[in-house]
Amino acid sequence: MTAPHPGGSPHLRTPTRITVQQHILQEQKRFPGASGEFSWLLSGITLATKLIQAQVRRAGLTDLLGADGAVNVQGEVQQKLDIYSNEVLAQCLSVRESIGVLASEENEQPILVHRGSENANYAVVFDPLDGSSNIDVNVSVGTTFSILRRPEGVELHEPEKWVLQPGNKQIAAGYVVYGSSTILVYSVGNGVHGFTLDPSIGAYMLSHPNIRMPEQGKYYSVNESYRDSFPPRYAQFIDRLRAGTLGQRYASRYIGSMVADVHRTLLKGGVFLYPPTTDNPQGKLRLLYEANPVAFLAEQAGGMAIDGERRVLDIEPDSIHQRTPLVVGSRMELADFERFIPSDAAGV
Ligand code: P6P
Repeated sequence: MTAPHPGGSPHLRTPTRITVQQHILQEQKRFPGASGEFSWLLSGITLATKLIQAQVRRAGLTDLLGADGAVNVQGEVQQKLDIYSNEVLAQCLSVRESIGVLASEENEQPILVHRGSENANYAVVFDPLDGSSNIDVNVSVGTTFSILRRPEGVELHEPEKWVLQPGNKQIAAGYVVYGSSTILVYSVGNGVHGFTLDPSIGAYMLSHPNIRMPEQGKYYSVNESYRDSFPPRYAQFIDRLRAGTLGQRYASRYIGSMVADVHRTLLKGGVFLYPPTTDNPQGKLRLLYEANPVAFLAEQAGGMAIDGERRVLDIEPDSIHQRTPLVVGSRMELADFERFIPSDAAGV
């Protein structure tokens, strides 16, 4: 309980009354020549996530719970809300003339929108509903997105080339957590900022300006049931955290919904890991629309993100749905992990 405010009432966070639209307009001044197309693009994401959250909040009351029975390109049973979320994002984004290509976890191939209008300068890559298998048990889920500029010299009819770029080419990235509240977190390369959806007015309001990841946290986050199949140095790292080698004991937190685990790590520090496993030798998480946006935000907030060996943002992608191991979090924990990367590390 915070100390009573001198005026007698508990000291409450003074509302900033800054909407995400106002914030985006301010931020886009960093992009000479953006001429509002960038803020118009991001408004497509904020609109889509408001529509998604409205369904996530009432999934138990409609028939949107449960599996659709179809299997997506990942070979995963599609949840009905997955399909709805994917359609809503595609609809809201494809009416933005500045967008030429969309790529989604739910679609095998990228989508060329506007039949490639000359004004199209951006590609948006997204996972419409990460963690969707948790929907039926009311665990937080999320949307992740990454925004890339059309590479120089790439033709309109080469959609894959628009999105197969390393994460260090992202011009913006973010996620929305549909949790106890709905929070949008994004960066355009000028720090990380969080906005909480105020359902009474339907607006995302600035609630977490300039998020900084603590130098060290107290949580590690990994699915320890796979421990025996991790490369040894991952298990050794976890043992060091548990043994207090970094000067403190750690608690374990694992929600099993990446966006929720990453959001906690961004705010509280510590480390989230999805290592290589026997079932997923390249890890389970997807590079383009999960690891890259997360890595962009982590670095913007003062943290780090590696694939077990190198900076995630430097990975040159070969395919849209390629996986990568991920170790993301505070500088102190990541520095300790990096101490044990073999100098000639062939694998990760
Ligand atoms: P596991 C959800 O299905 C997801 O893609 C991520 O959101 C989450 O971090 C991970 O898988 C959980 O995977 O193997 O621990 O159940």
